[in-house]
Formats: sequence, structure tokens, C-alpha cells
Amino acid sequence: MSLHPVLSALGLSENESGTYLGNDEWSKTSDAGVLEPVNPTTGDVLGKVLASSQSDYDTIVERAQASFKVWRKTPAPRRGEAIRLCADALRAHKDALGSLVALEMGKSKPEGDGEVQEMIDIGDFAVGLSRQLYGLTMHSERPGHRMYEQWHPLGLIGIISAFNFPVAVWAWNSFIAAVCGDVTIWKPSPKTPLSAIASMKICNEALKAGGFPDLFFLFNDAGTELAQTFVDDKRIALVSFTGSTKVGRNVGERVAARMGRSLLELGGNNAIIVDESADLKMAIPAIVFGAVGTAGQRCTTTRRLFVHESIYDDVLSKLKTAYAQVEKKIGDPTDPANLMGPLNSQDGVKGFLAAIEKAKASGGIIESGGKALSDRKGNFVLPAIVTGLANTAEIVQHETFAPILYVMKYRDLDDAIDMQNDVPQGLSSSIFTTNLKRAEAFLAASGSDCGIANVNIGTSGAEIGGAFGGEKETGGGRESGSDAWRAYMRRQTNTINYSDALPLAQGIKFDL
Ligand code: UN1
Repeated sequence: MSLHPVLSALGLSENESGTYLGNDEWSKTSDAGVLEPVNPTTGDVLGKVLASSQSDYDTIVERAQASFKVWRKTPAPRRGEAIRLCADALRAHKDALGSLVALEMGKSKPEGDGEVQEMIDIGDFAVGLSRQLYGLTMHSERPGHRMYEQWHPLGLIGIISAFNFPVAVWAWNSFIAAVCGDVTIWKPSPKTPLSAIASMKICNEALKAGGFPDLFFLFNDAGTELAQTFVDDKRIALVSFTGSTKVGRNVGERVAARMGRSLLELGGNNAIIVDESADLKMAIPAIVFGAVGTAGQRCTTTRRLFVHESIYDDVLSKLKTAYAQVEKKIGDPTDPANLMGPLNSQDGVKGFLAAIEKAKASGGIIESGGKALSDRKGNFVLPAIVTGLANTAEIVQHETFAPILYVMKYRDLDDAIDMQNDVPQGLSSSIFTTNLKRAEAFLAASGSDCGIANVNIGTSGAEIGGAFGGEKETGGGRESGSDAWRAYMRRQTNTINYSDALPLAQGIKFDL
């Protein structure tokens, strides 16, 4: 095995410890299993990552608790300074880390760089936020009383992230949590441990140089045992989980059983509606980026398309032309000329092919792609456009984490909105229209039921400034911008009596 140049550019070796224990120490445990992340472009193993043991985990939690005791007393703007250093370090490493994300996850180099940009952006956002963790003041009903609320750090935050955003989702959680005064412990996807290790090294070095305590810890699990310990651990105040609805449901139930908090970012089944007034010069590229970007492995990927019947044939033919262009630019994701890389794993390819078979068996017509590129190494597929299925078809209702776009026709906008809402998931949605009334109808309370609803923008590619997340089986969590920070803090309501009397609320009399 020869070391890939993208790894050496970040100072990584063929054998890495997957456990950051704090105190500038990476675990030397070698009997807890090994992760072997695979290059999805070639099928070759990229390196070996030593997994963490139960005793590593215990050390991490104990050190994180000790760190929290110090960090919670550190003024929030000072906490912001720590994250400013992390964002600056990421700026310096953007190209190298973006390449590693492309290499290990398989997304295109511009999307890998974009993911690192999201980390930088959330870092900047967190720095500003560190001076804006506002509470409200209320008017007390009692004379001589003052009432207000304040937000305190919550404690240890657990982050379980998925392979598709191997670094940005960690930053969304850990940077906001850090300015909130929390300490985070990260368990990344076993498919992308190297991107996680590199991110930890970059940020922890920056924290150390700035004289800050350990805020970020990391462990990697070779099986699922430690992950379960983590989810069940009462010392972890909040578990932020990104992944499938199936696993997320289990995480949510287990955390609820111990009265902990969870933040769930689960599956999506995102749709775009294209009405008869839409500007197709914008709609077509937005649909194609939404459907084939990250090879269909974003939770915000466009999976369903509802097109007004009057322009249906035109849209379908334009899409097929665009897909033919994409097919010419499928290849090594670290080459910036390519638009689409491989799927992250062979399991992903199997899921893609099984969905195509199921679509065909249900009467679906494959208008474009729908095949694995089995003449090449790696996990490459041709993205699929499928017509002829109703929104109610089982496969259309299901999130297949691969580039498959189901295209359907509609006549009335109300029907299109009903269909777009009629799935178990509720993450992202959008409409392409130049008609103000239809745009507003889509955004109204009776419109899209998703956490994200856009006009003349696709379903993927959300900015960090807004709250990110969705309804129904997407899990209800919100991360990133707006007031999502509140999930990482505990609210305390304070009433102070500065009078000489003791009036009770609601005018209750209690005379001794
Ligand atoms: C995800 O798909 O897991 O909106 C997150 C987007 C990105 C985040 C996606 N900013 O596509």
C-alpha cells in the first residue's frame, strides 16, 4: 500500500490512530479492531485506522468532563476566539482537506472544497454568535420583581456523523457547541475516518497554539458497540445524529429513554416542482445539480420532480441532454474537471441497482442511465432518470441514497404540492416559477411541509446561515444557523425579588 499524496499533504500516514484522547494524546490501542477506508474510485484501501476501545472511550468522557468544567466558565466571546482560530486554520488547509474529502468520500473536488468552505462559514458564524447568545427579559406580574432568562452551556455533546458530509456536519455541531460552552465528542462514519482525523488535527493544533483547552474529542468504532454505549451514556447531554431514518429512530428512542436530548438529521425525499412559467435556463441546471451532485448522496438530493404537463416533454428532453453531458464527466473526483464521482461504497451501488430493478418491476421507464459502470474499477454508476411511476409507488416513497430522479407530471399546483408532501420525509423542497402567487402558495402554511422550502433554487446546497433540518421522518432537528444554537444550551428562567414583600404568583394568599 503506497501512501496517497492527498494524505501525505495533510501529514497523515498509512496507519493512524482513530482516537483523540485529549492532552495532545492519540490512543495507541491496537486490539479494538481496524478500520480500512476504501478509495471509492479504485477500491483500494487508503490506510488503516486503529479503532477505539472501551477504555479509550472512558478516558475521553472523563477528560471531556474535566474540560467542560473549565470551558463553561470561559466568557462566550473568548470561546468565539477559539473558533476563529479553527476557521483560520481551515482556511489555510482548505485545498488539501477538500481533496481528502473528495478522495475518501467520492464527491467532486469542487464539492469537497465547498464542504470545507461550509466549515469555515460556520466557524465565522459561531464567532459572531459568541457575542449574541441572547436571552429575553420578561415583565414580572409582581411588584419589585425582575424576570429574565439566560442560556447556560449544556455539557458534553455527542456527534455521530455520516459518510456523505464527513467534515462539515461535525463543524456545524462542534463549532456552535463550542461557543455555547460545550465540549464535543465525535464518532464519524467508519467509511470516512481519515477526513475526520485530519479535521481534528487541524483544529486541535489551532486550539493548542492559542492556549485553549481540549474542546473536541474523537473516537472510531470498529463495530457498533461503542456507538451504543455512547448513545446510552447519561453523561452525554445531547446526541446529534445524522444518518438514516432507521438508525436515527433507534438513536432517538434510546436517548429519550434516558431523558437525554437528541438532534436528528435523517432521510429526505426532496422534490422540485417546475411550473409552466418557470425559467428553464435556471431550473434545468438546478435539477441536475440537485439530482447528481455528490452522486445523489446528500440528504437534500433532488429525488422527485413534478413538472407541469404543458412543459413536461420539453423538460424531460432537456434533462436527458444534460445527463448525457454529465455522463462524459464522471470520473476520479479529485480531478476538478469531473462533475460526478463514484458512490461511496459497493453497498451504495447495490442499493442503486436494486432500486432501478424495483422501479422497472413497478412499471418505471429508465429514460437515462441506471447502470453501474462495471468496466471500471470503483463504484461508478450512470445517474438515472425514471418516468412512468406514480408518487405513491413504494420505491418513489423510499429514499435510495443514489442518483435516481423520478419525474412525474401534474396539472394543478395544489395536486403537485399534495404529492410533494405525500412522503414520509420532510427535509427540502423547491418550486421553479416566475408567478408570484404560485410561489407564495408553495411557501404558505398549506404549501410545502418541509423544513426547507425554496423558490427558484434547487433542494440541495443550503447556506449555513439558516436553520437546517426537516420534519416527519427527517427527525425534526435543526442545526447550523438561525437560533439552532439553542439546542446546545440549557435555558434558565430567573426571577429576582428586590422588594421587602413576598407576593405569590397568581395572587395566591398564604398567610401564616
Ligand atoms: C446533507 O445532505 O447531509 O444543503 C447535508 C446542502 C448542504 C448540506 C447537506 N449544505 O446540500
